[in-house]
Amino acid sequence: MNILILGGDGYLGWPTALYLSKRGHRVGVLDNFAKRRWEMELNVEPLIPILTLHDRVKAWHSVSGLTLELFIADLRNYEMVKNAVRSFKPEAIIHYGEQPSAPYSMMDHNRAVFTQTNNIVGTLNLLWVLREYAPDCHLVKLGTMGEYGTPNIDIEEGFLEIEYQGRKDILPYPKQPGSIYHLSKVHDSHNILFACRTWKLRSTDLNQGIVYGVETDETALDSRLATSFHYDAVFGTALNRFAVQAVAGLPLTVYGQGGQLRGFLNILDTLRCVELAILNPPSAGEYRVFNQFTETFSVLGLAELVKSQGEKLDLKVEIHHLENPRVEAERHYYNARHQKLLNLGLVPHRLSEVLLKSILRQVMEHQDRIKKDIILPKVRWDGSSSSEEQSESARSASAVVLD
Ligand code: USQ
Repeated sequence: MNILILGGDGYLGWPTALYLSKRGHRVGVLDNFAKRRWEMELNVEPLIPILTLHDRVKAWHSVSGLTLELFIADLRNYEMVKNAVRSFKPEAIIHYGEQPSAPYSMMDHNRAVFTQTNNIVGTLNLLWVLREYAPDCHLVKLGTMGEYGTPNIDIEEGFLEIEYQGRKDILPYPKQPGSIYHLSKVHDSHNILFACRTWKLRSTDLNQGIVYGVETDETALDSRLATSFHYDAVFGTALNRFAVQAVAGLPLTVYGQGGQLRGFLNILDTLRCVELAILNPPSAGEYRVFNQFTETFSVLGLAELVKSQGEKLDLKVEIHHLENPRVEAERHYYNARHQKLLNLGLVPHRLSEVLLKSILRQVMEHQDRIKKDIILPKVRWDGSSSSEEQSESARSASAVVLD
């Protein structure tokens, strides 16, 4: 199948490209290297050094003999998206090409507007290009479990059957996202649903939980194929950050009480889920939602798991409860369905002791690169921050204005 991966330079996009290329698909990777620019803005970098995308494509060819087609394009530029789709002729597009960080989107006005413009306009351009030039192409869009928020009822997979004043309907599940970034995904979902209903496009919205893991079977084949693993307070996510903190001898940063419950999945399962979605496409006009996670943990529960496994590797691990920089429920009901991918054949990699130890060991191999000063959170959801943080933020915000 011809598969175009948007955001092919990223943490998930790159391993997905290798995985699908190895399975015989013709794969294109498209990126505008925005993530590398945001890293420079904030002076953060991935744990493992990564080559340029051009060099990684060459390295993949030398390791596997397989070719990835490279497109440098910004999704906000309609002509660029159009040209990429018309020349590559994708049968499926996997869309990871968005600003993925909640803290980045909450940092200041510029980044809030940038996040929504970048994500929503990029996806809208893509939908329009599909409508004009590739209406049969299956759009596999990375959404997020965070679109739902933490309602006090069970979370369904995208839709909810409602009975109201004697009448029934199946309607999109209500959304109560917790950041400007998560909101951008909600807006995308609405646009995609509209495009499927009105233009008979076909799409799978993968409402993904928090991904963890350092490597995949393919990225582990050669150090030049590593993927970009973040642990800083803006781009790093909970478990990945805890693993790095444990290895660096820093206290694990649990925000608030740590009773926040979230769905998690291994990076290996992300690849399999995307593959399952592609191999089982929706029909024309169908918009479907899969909740893409395999296990639910509380943030504190995860920190305790990392502590106990870290201690088995002779690491000294402490857990600190930081004042929560976010506005979010710290104790709440959470029961989200995640059956549809299991029905298609997903066999989850659960967070076993063995798996957690291997993640810690992989981080240990690169521990000399850990920058300890990028770990503590500085972005607060309520807008309060020290004057030093504010001026630093204002300085770097100009990079976004000029973009
Ligand atoms: N948290 C801590 N300590 C930390 C980091 C996070 O306690 O050091 C807490 C947060 O307060 C939050 C939870 O852990 O309650 C998750 O935070 P996160 O930074 O791991 O993940 P989040 O901001 O929700 O976003 C990440 C990805 C995003 C994806 C989302 C899936 O960055 O792209 O959409 O996970 S989900 O969370 O299911 O919406």
